[in-house]
Amino acid sequence: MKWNPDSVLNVLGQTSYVDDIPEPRDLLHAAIVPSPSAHGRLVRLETSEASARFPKAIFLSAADIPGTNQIGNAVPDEPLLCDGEWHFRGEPIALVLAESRSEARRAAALVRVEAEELEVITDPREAAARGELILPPRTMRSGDVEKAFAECAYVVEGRVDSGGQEHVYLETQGAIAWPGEAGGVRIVSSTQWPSGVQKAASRVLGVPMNRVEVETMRIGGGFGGKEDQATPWGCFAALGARLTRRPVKIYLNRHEDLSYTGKRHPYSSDFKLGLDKEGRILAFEADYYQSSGGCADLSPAVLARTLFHALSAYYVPNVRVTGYLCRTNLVPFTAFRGFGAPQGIFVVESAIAKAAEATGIPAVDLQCKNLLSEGDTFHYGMPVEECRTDQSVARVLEKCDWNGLQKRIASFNGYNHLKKRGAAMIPLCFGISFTKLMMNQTGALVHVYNDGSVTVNTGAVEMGQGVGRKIAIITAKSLGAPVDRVRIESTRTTTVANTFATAASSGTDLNGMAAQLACAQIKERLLAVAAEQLSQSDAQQHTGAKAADISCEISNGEVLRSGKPTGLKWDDLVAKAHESRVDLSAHAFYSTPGLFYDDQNEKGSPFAYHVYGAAVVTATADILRGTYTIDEAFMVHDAGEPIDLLVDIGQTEGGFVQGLGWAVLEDLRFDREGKLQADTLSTYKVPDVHFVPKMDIEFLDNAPNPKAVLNSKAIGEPPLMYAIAGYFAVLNALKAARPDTEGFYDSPMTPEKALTFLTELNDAHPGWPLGASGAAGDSARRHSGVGRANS
Ligand code: MTE
Ligand code: LUZ
Ligand code: MOS
Repeated sequence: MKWNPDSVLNVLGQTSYVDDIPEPRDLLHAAIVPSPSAHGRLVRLETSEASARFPKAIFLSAADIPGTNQIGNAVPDEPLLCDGEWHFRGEPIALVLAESRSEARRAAALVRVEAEELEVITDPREAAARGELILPPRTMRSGDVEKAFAECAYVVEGRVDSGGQEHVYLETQGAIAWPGEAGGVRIVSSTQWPSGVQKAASRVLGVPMNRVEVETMRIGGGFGGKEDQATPWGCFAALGARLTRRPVKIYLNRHEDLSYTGKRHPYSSDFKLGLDKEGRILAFEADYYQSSGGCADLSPAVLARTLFHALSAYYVPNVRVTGYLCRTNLVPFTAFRGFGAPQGIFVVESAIAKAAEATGIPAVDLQCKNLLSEGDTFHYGMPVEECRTDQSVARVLEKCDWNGLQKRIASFNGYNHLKKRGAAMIPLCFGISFTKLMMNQTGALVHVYNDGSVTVNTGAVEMGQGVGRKIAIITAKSLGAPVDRVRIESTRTTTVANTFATAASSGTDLNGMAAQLACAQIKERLLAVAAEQLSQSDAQQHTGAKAADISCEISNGEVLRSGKPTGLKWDDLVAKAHESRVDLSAHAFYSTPGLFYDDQNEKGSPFAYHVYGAAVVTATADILRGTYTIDEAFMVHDAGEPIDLLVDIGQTEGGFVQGLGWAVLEDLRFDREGKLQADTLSTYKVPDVHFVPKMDIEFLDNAPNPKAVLNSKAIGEPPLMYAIAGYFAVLNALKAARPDTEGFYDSPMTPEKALTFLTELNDAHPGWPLGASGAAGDSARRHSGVGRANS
């Protein structure tokens, strides 16, 4: 069997997650008392009933926090426990510790929160209108939009809405903390960012960071949901452990996780797009109303990525895009695969779809006419380099036989009245690097043990994305050791310090590079030992080369000289080095070179490079029911030179399917009181295997990327964007039933919305669906509004 560190153990059930850690004898379990409404002011906590029923339970509130009651990152607006006003339903008000999980939950449920209710805003546009912004609006511009619009042959305007998305990581949020000496703690946390948990816990406990150790072996999925939002749970466990001097565990059940934790940001946006007679886009303007939720969390960074990706893979000379961080009384929306880019890309793709309606030029022609190419400049001032979008688009259109496909669809739609098919293409250009400069750094610590086995410590957290396997391969290649001698160590703040989250698809780029740099140091020392060994055996054979003159190489577990095996094996070389008192450990640090950004002028080079590609998706809609299937997906993707091909294919498939969930299926709705409507997995629908279309994935050949380790490219997030074509494929199928009707841009494309689109026409045309064409419906009616009541 092919060696693979985590997947085999995962399949055998031998990997361990937070809830698999054997529970210490004196463990206490924690549960939170959630805020009972979306916006209120705490008047009093009444624990007498809970205490009477559970006399051994311990109740902790903000006043019990020994350090600072603040875990906000970008903006200090996130107390660990509410100390006055709360801003969303499910915000932690108090912490309850008890002997069992069920006792902790039942005791928490008996705590009465006396409150003054405050007004609830769930609609980002309403928040913006009232000036409820977390930070001032942010605008990026290039060229002169006013002037350009005046010169356009066509100008289209419209509104685009996109819903949120729940992460549905298999492992819910959780942590265990053990009390340490001198007020310190050790925390095992299901987090993408151990150093973030460490820093927040040290602040909350009022101890220096060197008293807090955080360890993460692996996590059962994160998808961005544990970039920032694993932190409070780690802090709760730490706080409980510190105050009781007993180990404390907190582990959310699915319903709690769905109800209390952040998700993908819902957006509501307005666009204006101008084109010349030939369909070249001259100007684009947009305003993005991001529903940021009850506190800032990562919202400013997410909004930044929306603005950077506002033009997706298109070149537009005149641009003005503005984003608003709208404070809504909903869970704090957070990182989610794509990180604001999908929301922005959906807007520009909607604008192009609308322009296609207005100009009569097919959308795919408009798309092809306006693709980015080498030598263009992004609206944020960065030059477009190694552009592979045009090449990917050409290849995907060829691959799916676009013209033939259009004919087959037209013919199918011609003789089918109850089913219609549609297809859509989407290009991709996604920037790689954290948009916050400081976050692009990490470290690695590599130990070669004297038996030849190797461990690698980095800041990377394995969440199923295969970063561990990639780093193991990089390490093996760099050292020349056999890959099965390499083990990836758990991510720990005591071995690699001051790291950032494994996120922004850059886990391997950053940590793999740091590991490679550490290995290079050890390799150099080993090569010196090898040369010494070889010169000694030369001396025995009286051929006499000096060690300094011998150039050798270590590859795949053996020392080579002039490319030929020498018989000196990895394990023996390492043993010799140890005998000769050579340091077999090394630390290295990596920070992405060449990044800069001028916040004032919104210009710079915020990304190390871009990932390119293109996809075509086809769908069939049932015109009577509004239901549909996604049939096929063709993806041509720029994966650089994959470090592990299977991992990259898996990431491409997984990202695409997760994106489809967002674009057409998952309906994250809040009612007017800010309560999540589908708050269980029996009511919140995610894609299953039957939903997944046939996927045909092709990686570009000969596409090395000198900007990342071993010429690879980041893969985790970009393919998610392809799923946006799924929305348009369904829309095009629906429009085949009503060709004269304006499209609507309100994801997810649920069967309810599809049916509304179709039945509005039905009212106007009693003979439908067998009758002839219809008139335009009132598309405004279909806009339920983001985060607003849909009832
Ligand atoms: N794949 C799996 N199986 N599980 C995950 O949680 N997270 C995604 C992506 N792929 C995720 C995943 C997200 S949001 C990111 S940013 C990247 O993986 C993070 O890992 P990387 O930087 O190593 O690609
Ligand atoms: N997280 C983050 C991210 O903090 N900054 C980013 O730019 C980013 N991009 C994608 C995903 N997560
Ligand atoms: Mo991914 S949203 O960067 O964790």
